[in-house]
Amino acid sequence: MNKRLSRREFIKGGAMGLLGVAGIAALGQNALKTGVSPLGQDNHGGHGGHNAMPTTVGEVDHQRNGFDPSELLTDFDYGEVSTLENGQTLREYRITAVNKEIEIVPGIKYPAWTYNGRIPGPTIRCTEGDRIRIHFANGSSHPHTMHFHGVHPAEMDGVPSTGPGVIPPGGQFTYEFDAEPFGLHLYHCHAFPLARHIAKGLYGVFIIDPKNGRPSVEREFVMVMSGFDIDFDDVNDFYAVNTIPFHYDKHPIQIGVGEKVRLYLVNILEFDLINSFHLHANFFNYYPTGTSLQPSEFTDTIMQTQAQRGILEFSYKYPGLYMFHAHNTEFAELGWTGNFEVLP
Ligand SMILES: [Cu+2]
Repeated sequence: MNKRLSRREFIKGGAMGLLGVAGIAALGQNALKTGVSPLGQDNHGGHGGHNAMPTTVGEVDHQRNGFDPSELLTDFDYGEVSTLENGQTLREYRITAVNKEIEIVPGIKYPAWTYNGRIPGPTIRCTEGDRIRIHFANGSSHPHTMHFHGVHPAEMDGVPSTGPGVIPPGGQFTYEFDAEPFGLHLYHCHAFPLARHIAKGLYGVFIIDPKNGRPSVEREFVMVMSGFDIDFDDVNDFYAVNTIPFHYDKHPIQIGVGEKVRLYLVNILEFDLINSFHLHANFFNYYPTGTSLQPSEFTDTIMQTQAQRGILEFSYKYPGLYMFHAHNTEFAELGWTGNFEVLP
């Protein structure tokens, strides 16, 4: 494999040879290419001309993947709920690490490591002060852990050096702690080499709602920004929110004019230092880490390094189709782009 081939050259023409080496399914006719607007409208300056937006042709098999990014947006997992003797709410989750082949773009399958067979893993949602009990099983062929961001005892930190350490294949462990502080957090595997364990897909969102909740909104969405290094040269070849490049470009997220939207945005991108989010024709209130009820900024673009996250709140004044994407434009052209379709 020619390690010096840049990812741009890879995308342009070198893909077939590299994919063979990487043991990934053949591209067929579905290579990344510049083509007709996925929306079937002539709104991007023509059909297939030099003004057309980059996209992929065709659709990944969401059913076989076991998740659909359109559904991931609102898939909040509140766990199995009961009450402890002291009156505290207990939320129990069962999470298994499994190896799984995920079709990232049409025709390209990636040998991922997943929590519960999906990327990102379940969006764990609870309220400040709840007791969280995670029954973790490792059904994968490599040792893994679950490392949660938040406040908890050392033995529940899910790192190799404390508590149970890494959980071997076939092993299990129950992580248990009180949910604090309220905010938008995440979890991920903390086995080494860390970059590989994260990049392979072992991450998910962890939302702790404030005791009295947040002001009510019409719509709440979760977006996880990540990338995929499909030829294992520690350089990302594709970027996306919620795993599948260009998904929300092809399947715009529908909202209504004036509807209040709350977006939980997490960056877990490996191999690149900075990721970003830009909303078109609008501004949003930004709550870094979601740990305050007061926004820190009113803007249209924010950036996040790995594990940074924040809550965005906005509504659209006019109907129409509006892009959102990484303002690292290279990431946008390699998949991290989408649309809100604002209905009258
Ligand atoms: Cu791992």
